[in-house]
Amino acid sequence: MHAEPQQAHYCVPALGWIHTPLRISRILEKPPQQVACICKVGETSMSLADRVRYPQFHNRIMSAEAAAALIPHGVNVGMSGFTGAGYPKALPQAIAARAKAEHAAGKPYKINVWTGASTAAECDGVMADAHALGQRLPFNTDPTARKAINAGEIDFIDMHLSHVAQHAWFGFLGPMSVAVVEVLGVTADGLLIPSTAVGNNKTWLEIADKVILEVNTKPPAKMEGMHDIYYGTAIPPRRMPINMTHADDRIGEPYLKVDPAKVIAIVETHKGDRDNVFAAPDANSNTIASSIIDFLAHEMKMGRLPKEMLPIQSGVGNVANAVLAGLQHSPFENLLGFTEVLQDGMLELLRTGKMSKASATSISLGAAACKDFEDNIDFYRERIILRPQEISNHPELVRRLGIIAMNSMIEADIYGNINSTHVMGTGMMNGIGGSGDFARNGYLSFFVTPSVAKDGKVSCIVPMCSHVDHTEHDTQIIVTEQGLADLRGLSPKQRAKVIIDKCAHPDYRPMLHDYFDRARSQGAQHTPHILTEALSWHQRFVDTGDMRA
Ligand code: 0RQ
Repeated sequence: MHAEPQQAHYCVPALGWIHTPLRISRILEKPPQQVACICKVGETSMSLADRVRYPQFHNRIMSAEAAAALIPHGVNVGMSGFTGAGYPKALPQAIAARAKAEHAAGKPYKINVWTGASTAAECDGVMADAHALGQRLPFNTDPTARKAINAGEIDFIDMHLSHVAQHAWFGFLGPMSVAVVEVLGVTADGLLIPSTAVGNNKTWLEIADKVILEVNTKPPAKMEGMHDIYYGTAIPPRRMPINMTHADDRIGEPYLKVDPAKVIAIVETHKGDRDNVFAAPDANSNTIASSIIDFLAHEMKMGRLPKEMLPIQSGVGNVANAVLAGLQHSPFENLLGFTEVLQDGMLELLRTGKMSKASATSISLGAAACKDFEDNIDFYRERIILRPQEISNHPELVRRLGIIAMNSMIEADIYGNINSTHVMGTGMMNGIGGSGDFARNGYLSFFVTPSVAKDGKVSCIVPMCSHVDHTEHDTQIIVTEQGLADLRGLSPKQRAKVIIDKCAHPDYRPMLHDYFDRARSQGAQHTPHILTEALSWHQRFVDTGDMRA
C-alpha cells in the first residue's frame, strides 16, 4: 500500500474518479503522504481477490480511512451486526478516528447508527468513546455506549427487533445515507455472500443511498449457501403471507442483492467476531434449566404440548445457555431451533444430533464453539439457516410455528409484568431486543431470572415493575431458582400468590406477602396496589443500596 504517490492510481468513488493523490489530499484535507496509504485502484490481497469475484468492484477497494471520509457528519448510517456477530470491524474504528480529528479541529462529527442488534467494543465501543454517536438503535450491549446512553449523550431508541426494518421502510426513521455492511464476498454476478449475521442488512442495502462493503476474509468462505434471504416482504397494503410452515423451511435465496451503482467503497478486513465468553452454568442457572425441562415434559405428558416438540427460541445470556445445555440430557429428540441468536448451547445440540436444524439471524459463539463451527462448516451449513431478522423474529411466524420462547429479565412484579431493560426504572441495560417479538406470540413464553441480584440486595420479584417491557398479558411462566410460576389461566390476584410463593427469594417473601395483604384491604381489588408504596423498594435501594427493609 505504500506505493509512490506520484505514480499510484487512486480512487474515491463518491468524489468522482480521481487519479492524483494531490487532488484527493485536497478533498480529504490530508497530506499527500497519508493519501498514498489510502487506496490504490485494483490493489487486492490474494484472499480479497478470491472473495470479490465481481470485477467491477475491484477499483472501489480502498482503506477504511478513505471510506470513512465518505460518510458526512449528521447522517443516518445503517450498519450490519447482530449480537456481536457480523458487524463492521474496520469502518467504525476509522469513523472514531475521524470524529476525534474533527473534534480536535473544533468541527462537529456525529452519525446516527442503526444496526440489527448489538455489535462489539471495536464498533459501538470505539464510536461511543470518540463521541461519534448521535442516535443509536435498536439494541446495545457495549458498556462504553451504555454509559454514554445513560449519561444522556446518545439518543438511544429501544425497539422490538422485528419492527426495525419495517419502520425504516415505512419512513418512520428518516432517510439512510450510507449502509456499512460486512459480507464474506461478492459472487461473479455481483451478489453478496452474507456474513455471520444477516440482521437488517437486506433492508439497509435496499434503502441506503450509498453502500460501503466490508469484506471479511476471516470467516469460512464455505458459509456460502447457509443463508436464506427472503425478498417477498412488501409494505401494506401489498403485504402477502410469508409461506413458511416449518422452522427449517427455506423460502428465500442464499445471497443479498445490491445495486452495484450504489457501492462506493470496498474495504478488506480479516477479523473474527466478538468472543462471547460464557460462564459455566452456575447452580441457579442449572436449577432454572431443570425446572423448565421438567415443566415441558409434564406439558407433553398432559397433551398440552405435541409429542414432536415445538421449535425453541432462546434469549442471550448464561441462563439461556444453561437451559440449552440442559436440553442435551432431556428426553426430547429431533429438536428444532427458531431463534434470533444461535449461541454455544444450540451449536452443541446440533453437534450431538439432539437438534436437527436451527434457524436464526446471527451466530454468536465463544472461541471454542467458533473453532468447532469453522472446522465443521460443511456439517453446520446443512443444519443452520440464517435469515433476515424481520423473518427470524416475525410475529406471524412465531405464532404459526408455535415457538417456545425463553427470555431473561431484570425484574417481574407480583402480577407478572416484566422489566427486561431498565435498572431501577431509569438506567438502560441492553434493550428489549427480540424478547417481545417472541414473548407475545410464542406458544409458551418463559421469563427467567435469579430471584435476587446484587448479592441479595435487590429482589427480582417486586411489588410493581419500575419499567414495563412485557405486560402481564404476555407473560405465561416465570422461573427463578426458587421455583416455577405457571400463570396461565390465572387472575391477577391468583397470579400474585403463585409468583410470591414459587419465585420470590425467602428474604423477600414475607415483605411481598405483607405488601399484597395490605393492598387487598384498600382501593379497587382487581389488581390491588398501594400506589404510594408500589415503587418504594426501588427508592430504598437508590437511597440505601439495599431493598431489604
Ligand atoms: O449486572 O453486570 O453489573 O453484574 O443486570 O444480569 O443476571 O448477569 O443476567 O446476563 O442474563 O442479562 C435481562 C439484562 C439479563 C438480558 C438481561 C443486573 C445484574 C447484572 C445482568 P452487572 P445477569 P443476563 C434475545 C432476547 C433483554 C433482551 C432480550 C437482556 C446485569 O437478558 O438484556 O431478552 N434481555 N433479548 O446484577 C438491578 C435487578 C437486576 C439487576 C439483574 N432486578 N435490578 N440490576 N441485574 N437483575 C437477544 C436479543 O434480542 C438480541
